[in-house]
Amino acid sequence: MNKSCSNPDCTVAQTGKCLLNHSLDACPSLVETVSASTPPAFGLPPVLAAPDSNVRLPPSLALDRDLAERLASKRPCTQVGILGLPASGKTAALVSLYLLVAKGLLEGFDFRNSLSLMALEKLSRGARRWDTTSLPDQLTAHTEIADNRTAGYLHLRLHSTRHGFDLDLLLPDLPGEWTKSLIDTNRTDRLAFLKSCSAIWLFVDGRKLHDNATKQHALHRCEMVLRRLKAYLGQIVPTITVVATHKDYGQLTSSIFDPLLGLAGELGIDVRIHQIASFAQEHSTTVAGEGIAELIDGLCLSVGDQRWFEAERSGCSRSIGDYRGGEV
Ligand SMILES: Nc1nc2c(ncn2[C@@H]2O[C@H](COP(=O)(O)OP(=O)(O)OP(=O)(O)O)[C@@H](O)[C@H]2O)c(=O)[nH]1
Ligand SMILES: [Mg+2]
Repeated sequence: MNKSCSNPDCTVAQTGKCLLNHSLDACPSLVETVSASTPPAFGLPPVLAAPDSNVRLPPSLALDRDLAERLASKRPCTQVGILGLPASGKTAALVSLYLLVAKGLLEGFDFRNSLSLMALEKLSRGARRWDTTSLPDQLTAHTEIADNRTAGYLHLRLHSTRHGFDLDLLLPDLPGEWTKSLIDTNRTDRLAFLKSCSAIWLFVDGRKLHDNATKQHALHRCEMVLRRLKAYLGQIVPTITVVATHKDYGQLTSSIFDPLLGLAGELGIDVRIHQIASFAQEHSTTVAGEGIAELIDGLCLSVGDQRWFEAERSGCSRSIGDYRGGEV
């Protein structure tokens, strides 16, 4: 218990001396208050007891599976499966998206919230140091994750001004090795999360499609991913967007992608092509971030198709209906 005085002018709490020179035990105005770690101000008891432990802010690092599941159980979330070989531009696209959002330049979207701000900040540190006079060779580092079996999620809540609703994005920044081992050895054990994705982005370095020496190989690797996904996901393959990066090195003619679209037709899956420039090299007619807003807008089409996280466990394809009318 602490002692304080009901006389508002008394400073006994600060000085330990009674204003009217009473001994502390004999003062008629002295009251005992519930103990609190902070001393009562101006002789009055504190309104609230101090919290037991230090206040902690939410961690704001990449969300682990449990946190992502908890979020998805409260609000409809759009989880995107992000695949692509090493150095295809996956992380760069996430960085570009974050920087556009941070500057209020993502056309058609307003920032609402992020539960993984620290992780996004950390990813984009290299790009922030870019002095804009010339593009350095590397703006993002090769992705390595602590646990090589589970993905961490970046979270962004964006408001679509065109559609009038919020989009909760869960975006895993995966290392390219996961896609490489899917192609080479059909390793799928750590890709179970794809079963609860509303969309898949398959990244390919656009420069490889420009160059005749590498074009066929790059297309063949993409075709392999499509085949593997169809075999693994069966009837529940979501729309796959093939994202060709490095548009700042030149726009690709759409006929380059005909073999991929032909294969998609054979496999009975929905494949779209999209070109982006996450960054822009000097003298390019393309601006940094070109195509990113459209990539996100493409996700708005599938908002009625968010899948429950449980889908991957039960193996079923249960979908969340479109219930954007009310906040969850
Ligand atoms: N100019 C330009 N550079 C890009 C573009 N996309 C990616 N880059 C650069 O290409 C390099 C590889 O990009 P990342 O995003 O790190 O590749 P990643 O797919 O995440 O690679 P892993 O993490 O190894 O799987 C980085 O140096 C990027 O800065 C783009 O559209 N234009
Ligand atoms: Mg990466």
